[in-house]
Amino acid sequence: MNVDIKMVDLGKKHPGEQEYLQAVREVLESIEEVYNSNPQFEAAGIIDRIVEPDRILMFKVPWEDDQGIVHVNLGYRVQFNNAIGPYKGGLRFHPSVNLSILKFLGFEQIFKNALTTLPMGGAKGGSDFNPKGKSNSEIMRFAQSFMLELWKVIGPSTDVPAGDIGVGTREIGFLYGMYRKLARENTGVLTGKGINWGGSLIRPEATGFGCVYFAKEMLATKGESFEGKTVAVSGFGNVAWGAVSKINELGGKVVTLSGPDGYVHDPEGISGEKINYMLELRASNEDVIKPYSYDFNSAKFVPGKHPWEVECDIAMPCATENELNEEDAKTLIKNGCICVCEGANMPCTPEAIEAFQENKVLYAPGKAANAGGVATSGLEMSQNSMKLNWQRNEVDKRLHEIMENIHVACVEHGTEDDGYVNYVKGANIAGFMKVANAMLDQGVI
Ligand code: NDP
Ligand code: 2IT
Repeated sequence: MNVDIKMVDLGKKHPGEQEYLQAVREVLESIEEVYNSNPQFEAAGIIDRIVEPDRILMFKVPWEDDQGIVHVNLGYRVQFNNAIGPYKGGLRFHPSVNLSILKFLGFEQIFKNALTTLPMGGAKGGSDFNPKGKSNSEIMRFAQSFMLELWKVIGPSTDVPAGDIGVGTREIGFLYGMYRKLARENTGVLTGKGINWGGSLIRPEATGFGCVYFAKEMLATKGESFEGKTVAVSGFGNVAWGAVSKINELGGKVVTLSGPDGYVHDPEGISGEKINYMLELRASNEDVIKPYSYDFNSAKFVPGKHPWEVECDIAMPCATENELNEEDAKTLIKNGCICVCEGANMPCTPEAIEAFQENKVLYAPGKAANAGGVATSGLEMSQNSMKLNWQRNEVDKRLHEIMENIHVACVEHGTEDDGYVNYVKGANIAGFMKVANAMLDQGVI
């Protein structure tokens, strides 16, 4: 395999799908050497088969707003690869959603899910529906209409969706209610469910917690910890919330949060009631972080910018893709940042990643660092199958172990001659080998 030639071919087949092509190139570049030294992969056409989704379902989602006006959004489910388990991955409701974004997310999900060591294939779905400013009833009607199509292709052993941007417990509730009615079964086909109807303890916190557990392992390789460290976090959603809570618990000080309108810098630290305030702000359905600076005098709001210009020891991008570019990376490095751990999916651009790696900054890609969310979804599936619930500390312990094991896998496959751990290479090789070997065993299908 020659990565450049493959990428030219793929670019011709899928013109304009920038995020998808970005995610594929990163994986192919990391695995090129291993792939070419195992000719059985090429003989079985593994690359050509793994870069294309098994299938894509695309549908219209008509719904009526509170004024009786009819709207039509686009709905999608990209079922990418189920070689090691049922399709698994979140649903994103955000106006920016398109096929390229869902294909990049679904592709990354294959390797992320493989890293968790649980039996889950890769998928992603969602809609360009914008939940911001919508009433509860509008969100319910939209979710029900969305499920009216989606339910045909999902099932507890087929495809198990969950949340992502714009989809939390409330949306999962509306989706699950409709699925249950249509399928006439209560088998826990979605994860991220409410605790009284099949959900798992720790799932809401899991992505953020897992990301901090991963960063803790990375820091430990340098004899460092979160204690006394200043941390810049972006986003103020589910992932950011879990991360901020755990960073505080481990003695770190979080000084930023961000939204699409800009970022807040709170040098006194985001802890205690300020963490609960994040949840209120999210629940208010507004699109802004600015109100934080009205309610807490210690904070300053900086409009239209990302938080990476703030001095920090550790950066955790937890908002969205390509939110940290080369210039941001150089600023972070100049300011002495020693660790960048991705809570979001693909938040750093390829140029930013190169800058971190050249400067030997500890850098972990989302597919390793944020795998705690889907891993705990996997634990929710296990509990649903067994028809019992684990205690909070049981789930947290398993999550912690899974994150430690992912770190071990990255170190094993990503350590370079000078001892620097290339976590991108480590995560991609470990995830790829597992799925590629399963595909080899199962023949050309
Ligand atoms: P939420 O909807 O809870 O929060 C998303 C956050 O990012 C919000 O603060 C949102 O603000 C902000 N945001 C969205 N778009 C932009 C933008 N263009 N610029 C700046 N901020 C933006 O989603 P999650 O916390 O669940 O997801 C965050 C990231 O983590 C995503 O990349 C997601 O794919 C990833 N992830 C999520 C997992 C999960 O289990 N939920 C698991 C693994 C990864 P606003 O909504 O106001 O736009
Ligand atoms: O990107 C992700 O890993 C998620 N949004 C979580 C997916 C899941 O199935 O829990």
